[in-house]
Amino acid sequence: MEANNYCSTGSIMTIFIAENPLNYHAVAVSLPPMHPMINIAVRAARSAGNILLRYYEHTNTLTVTEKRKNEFVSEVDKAAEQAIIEVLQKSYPDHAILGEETGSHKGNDYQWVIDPLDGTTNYLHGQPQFSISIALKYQGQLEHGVIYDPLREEMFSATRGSGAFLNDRRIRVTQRKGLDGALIGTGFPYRDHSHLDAYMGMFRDMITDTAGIRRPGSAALDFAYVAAGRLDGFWELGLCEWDFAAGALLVNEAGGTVTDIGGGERFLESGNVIAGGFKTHAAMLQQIKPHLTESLKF
Ligand code: 2AM
Ligand code: CA
Repeated sequence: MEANNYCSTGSIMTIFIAENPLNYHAVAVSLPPMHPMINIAVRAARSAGNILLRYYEHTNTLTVTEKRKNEFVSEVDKAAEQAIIEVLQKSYPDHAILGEETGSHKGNDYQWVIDPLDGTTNYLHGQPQFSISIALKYQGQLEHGVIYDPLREEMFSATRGSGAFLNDRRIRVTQRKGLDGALIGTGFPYRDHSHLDAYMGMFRDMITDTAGIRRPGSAALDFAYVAAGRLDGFWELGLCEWDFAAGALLVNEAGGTVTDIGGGERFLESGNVIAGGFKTHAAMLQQIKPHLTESLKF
């Protein structure tokens, strides 16, 4: 499968190479002390959240530009990313950063992966479904992740090996046994329509065999909702690393499974992803399999 070429940052094109970013055996511990790096990520997410809330009632006054077809950015996205970077760099000046809006900042083996406003389209239309996503990788492996919904004051967080949390409460994926009765999240292709026919086939089969499909519009929050058991599963094609790096860790730490659309491990690279509880994920994989084209197979 080709690597996802659509994820350009605000500045430069970036290709992601990540071999199995979730390769570990999770040991669940309830309410471990917060790792200092998570505390900093939480602080950064709150700082960005304040900016998003400040402008949320006045989005009609924002200058919106189209980065590429159907991909919008405003000065709020940029200000929020700047606020996050300022907080992170104050504590960790040597860490590398990959931000949706400012691109790649070189550094040591730690890399922060930032989406300052996931769900920009919702935000600009005044729809209350958007979030901030911040992940930290060490040598390519996901270590920490936070996803913050500032409107609901919901802070989702996870540290590798320490479980997933919503505010200070432990969260878990659902134990559903398959697609029967399942509520599944997805994202529609909005920019690259080359896989539209394959996607529509998946969508049709998913509608037929589940209790319902949701398309809320912030992939980061969709992953957080899978982790919290609000969705049984999720799939989307063509995501960018910053949309779901934190979300993938959250789902894993909540006891779930995240793979590429073909079942492989290089989902951060392809951007084509399935996430869910173990059995729901397995059922989704089977449901999607007949619709995989050569270019979707890894
Ligand atoms: P963004 O707001 O950070 O760009 C959902 O399909 C994902 O795709 C979201 O996480 C969203 O992230 C991204 N996206 C970008 N442009 C979109 C659009 N026009 N419609 C829907 N999602 C979009
Ligand atoms: Ca995003």
